[in-house]
Amino acid sequence: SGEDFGYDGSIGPSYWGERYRECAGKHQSPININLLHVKQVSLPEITFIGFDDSIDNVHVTNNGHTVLIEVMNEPHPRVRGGPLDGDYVFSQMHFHWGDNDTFGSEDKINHRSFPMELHMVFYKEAYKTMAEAVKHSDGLTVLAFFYELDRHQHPAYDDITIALANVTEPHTSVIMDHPFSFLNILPYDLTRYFTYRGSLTTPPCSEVVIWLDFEQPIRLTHEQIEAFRELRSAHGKITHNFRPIQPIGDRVVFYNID
Ligand code: SG7
Ligand code: ZN
Repeated sequence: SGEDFGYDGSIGPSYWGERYRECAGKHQSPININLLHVKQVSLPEITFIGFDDSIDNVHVTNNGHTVLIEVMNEPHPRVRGGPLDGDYVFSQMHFHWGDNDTFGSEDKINHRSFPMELHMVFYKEAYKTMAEAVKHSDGLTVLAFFYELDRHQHPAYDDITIALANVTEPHTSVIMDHPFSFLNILPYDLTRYFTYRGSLTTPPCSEVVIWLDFEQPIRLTHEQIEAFRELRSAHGKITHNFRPIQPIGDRVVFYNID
């Protein structure tokens, strides 16, 4: 079908540029972050608004490429500060993973892959809507978090695991049966991160994203990550849904530490 893309064969990442011109651009994501080349900075503090709220009516959707977590009630959580100019409003979060625990993240650090990556997508409030924001080079910010393996279960992910089991079929959706808090699923240290200008990692690959990759990973068990690999697309199980790294070109990655 005309709008389709995937991660393998003739609809895989190396073909995206043929149908979606921006996917062949010069400021694409993901990238490898080379720690020898990052520029150390001390940016203003990031303010996370509504991240510790207990949120009801959270929807979990299998969109055929990943699982999306969306907030239906207003006001949505938001972020400001760091490299950002103005407020950015939460749109949705989703995950990228691999066939096994040795890879699956999109960005890499010193060519190290992580088994999974969380993307929290926000649009710039000044642009009012997601549709308008994706037309501007500073339209979106994505807060990215890496996962690593732990022998102990992360209890805040139990509700996500339950929801996953109920959206294994593509284009299905459930409402979480317990309130959800952003802070509970994130790592402890939100002060150390990498930031660079890049793109959406799926078609149309728009170069509109201010990426913030937090240094401290979130720790889950193998079984907790395995639950994501049970999701299905129109073509079978979503065993992997990460785009390969793209050339960094003339870009600089900033490393924020206090
Ligand atoms: C996933 O990644 C979805 C997309 C998302 C895309 O396929 O989460 O979002 C929806 C609503 O389906 O696209 C515009 C957008 O957020 C790319 O997002 S990403 O660059 O953060 N990976
Ligand atoms: Zn993503």
